[in-house]
Amino acid sequence: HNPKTAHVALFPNAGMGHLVPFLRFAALLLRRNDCRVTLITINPTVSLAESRLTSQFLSAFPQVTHLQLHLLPMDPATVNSSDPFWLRFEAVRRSAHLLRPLLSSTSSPVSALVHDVTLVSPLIPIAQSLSLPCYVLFSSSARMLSFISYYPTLASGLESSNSESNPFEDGLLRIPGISPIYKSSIPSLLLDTNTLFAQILMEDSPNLSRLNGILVNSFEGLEKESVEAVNGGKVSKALPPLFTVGPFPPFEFEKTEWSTPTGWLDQQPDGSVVYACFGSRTTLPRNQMREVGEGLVKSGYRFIWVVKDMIVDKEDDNELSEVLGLDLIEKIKGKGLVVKQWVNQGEILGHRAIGGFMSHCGWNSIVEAAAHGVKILAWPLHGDQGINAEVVRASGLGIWVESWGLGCGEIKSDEIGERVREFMGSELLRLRAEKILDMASQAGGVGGSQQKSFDKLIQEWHI
Ligand code: BUP
Repeated sequence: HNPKTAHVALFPNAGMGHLVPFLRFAALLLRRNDCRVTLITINPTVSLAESRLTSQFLSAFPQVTHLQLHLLPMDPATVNSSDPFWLRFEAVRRSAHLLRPLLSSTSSPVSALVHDVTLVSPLIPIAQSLSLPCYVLFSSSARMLSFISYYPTLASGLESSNSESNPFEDGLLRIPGISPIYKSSIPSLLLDTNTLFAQILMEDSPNLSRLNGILVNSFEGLEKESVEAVNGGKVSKALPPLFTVGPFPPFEFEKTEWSTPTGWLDQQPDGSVVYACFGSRTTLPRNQMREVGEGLVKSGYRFIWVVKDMIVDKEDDNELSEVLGLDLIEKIKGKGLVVKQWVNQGEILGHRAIGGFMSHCGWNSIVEAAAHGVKILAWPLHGDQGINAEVVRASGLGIWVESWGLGCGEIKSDEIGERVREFMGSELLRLRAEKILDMASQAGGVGGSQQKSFDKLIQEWHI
């Protein structure tokens, strides 16, 4: 094989929000003729969606080398979390040393390792021991990256009993180089430094400086401020270069595999339908879910609503009638479609009938909306979603109703209906979303920032 070929090992962690960007990134690398890809996965996956997507990917790209890391058993009682995805993150961290023999076993040598952000401290020494350059493909926004790199400073402020060291000023966190982050956007798991999420960040943030680079599925048109601040050394002088590799296009093979109500969408006028989805690992409390349903009905707009009742899809086997109640299902008839199975979100967002997206603000969802010019009504719930919602608001791609906050709260259907109506009717937002679509197309097009980043990376990775 071409001696100048790069050979990248990709190591995602659990959850569709982490797996999807890795596989989309891999698909872009595989379009080139100067890069080989090895994919490292862990079995069994937490969700069915992950195992399905991985096998579809591997059959679409038989040239990819697939390695499996076998996890060591872990007693969940030793972990300060009950979330199945966080338990998995911790289990992978504790088994990370097994990656060394795996990476040394490939028939042609690997020239770079690109891994998930949840594995920074355990994997850097392994990459170093193999003399491999080591990169993170970050699964969230550049704004969230700025926050993460600043987290140890915030944490020491939170831990200090001295009230003068209160890290918030008027409810705002001031990180050099970027507009202030609202305290209310920060997930509660990070305001308590004893949680697993906080512990991982405190250990990993200082080690970000030891990476050769950080790749983010973003582009300047969406996140100019944070991209410039990170790369200009304003957020922290220690951060490695940030490569904007977004927006990732959706998979081509996905189309045939997953159900998408395109027949119904085809019958709807342009821009007339709301798409509502709260992500793959989030569930709303049932009472809140029912208010969402009632609210969508009251908005007067047609809608597609993806309903999740359990965090892990394997356990999500309750009938819709049980989750939503027969009354609501009756009211929805003729107005909207409710789906409980996995849909092809990329395809839905790309359909001409979709006019707006009520979204939990998972980062992949935001970039998908941006790349299709679909405006967002932000409804962040936890994790990075509040900070991502700030990006949605600041970029003009969408709105975030201040009073909803990080809302697992009790938002009533009248309010939801009214806000959806206002949002869907906003011509200003539609135009702004169209502009962002243009910038996304430029970034992802020939000679755009995505191609430039890939060219630079492949140069660094050449054997
Ligand atoms: Br649900 C769902 N179909 O039915 P995010 C999600 N997706 O294609 P995350 C579907 O999964 P957190 C469905 O397009 C996106 O690429 C969606 O990633 C796709 O949020 C991905 O948006 C979901 O980053 O939550 O992972 O659900 O923010 O907690 O990571």
